[in-house]
Amino acid sequence: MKRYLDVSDEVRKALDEGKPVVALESTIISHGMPYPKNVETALRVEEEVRKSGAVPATIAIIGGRLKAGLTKDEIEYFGKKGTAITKASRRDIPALVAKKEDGATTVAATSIIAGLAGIDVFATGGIGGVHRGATETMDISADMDELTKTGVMVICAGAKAILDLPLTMEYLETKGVNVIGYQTDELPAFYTRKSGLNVVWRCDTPEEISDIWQVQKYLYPNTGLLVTNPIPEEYSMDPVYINKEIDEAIREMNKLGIKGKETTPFLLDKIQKLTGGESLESNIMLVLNNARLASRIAAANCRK
Ligand code: PSU
Ligand code: MN
Repeated sequence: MKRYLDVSDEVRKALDEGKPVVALESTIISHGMPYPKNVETALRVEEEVRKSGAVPATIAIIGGRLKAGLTKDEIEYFGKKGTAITKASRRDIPALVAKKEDGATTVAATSIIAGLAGIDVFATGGIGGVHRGATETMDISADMDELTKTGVMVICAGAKAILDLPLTMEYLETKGVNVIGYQTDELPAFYTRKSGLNVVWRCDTPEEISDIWQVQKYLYPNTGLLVTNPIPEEYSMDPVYINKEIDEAIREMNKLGIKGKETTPFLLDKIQKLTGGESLESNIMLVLNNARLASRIAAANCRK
């Protein structure tokens, strides 16, 4: 893999010594939050992983090199360039490598690179899913199918109501992907702790999640696992208010005719503006919360 992949010294050493490592994505930096909050958050999340006893490996593509573990300057570069950096999903990786370009990796692309580097725990905010209206548009995030191709577990706060959550759960069921609720029976909906939908399995400790993962890795080495971790109560938003703003953002998107890979970044930005930064604060807190849980699961994996 050396041909295309650079693993930072710190990450390499941790992996060699069997220490816990947590992968982090870069689309959330370049396309998910405004500058400079995006850089501040990315560095804070790395810090949170370290404080929780694991090594962070922020993942991106730089000048055609697949990177596991970024420097502060590289994170700053991704944050500052923002949407000028290509949003990279599975399909984009070979072209970006061949053309020696940069790419901000989505959940799908981050999982692929994490897997190549030998990292199997990945923390993010929200995952891409089945979009509302997908029965017509067929807009289903490549994040969904990646969970059937790559043996990496993704810790997220559920999915935003910009998606069709019941269809997202149906899709994952069809694809044979397990959705675990951490200390909850209900699928969390990103800004809020509840969605009205059930997760598949509930786990109350990182140890329990790690036990399932050991079996799964053995039986289905190329299948992922979705761990959903509700936003802490004190940072969760009023569901009526946030859903009203999400509906407004979707109306605006349809009016402007925004489609394809622009959809998710447009909605994230619009919602942040409509809520005057309140949703951004919640977003940051839930990512930190996921980074902590991911570190504890990675540590449990290392004990096995
Ligand atoms: N959902 C969020 N925040 C995000 C994303 C999704 O709540 O930052 C990003 C992730 O990088 C995810 C990507 O992998 O958007 C999904 O994009 P698409 O829907 O185009 O597959
Ligand atoms: Mn899409």
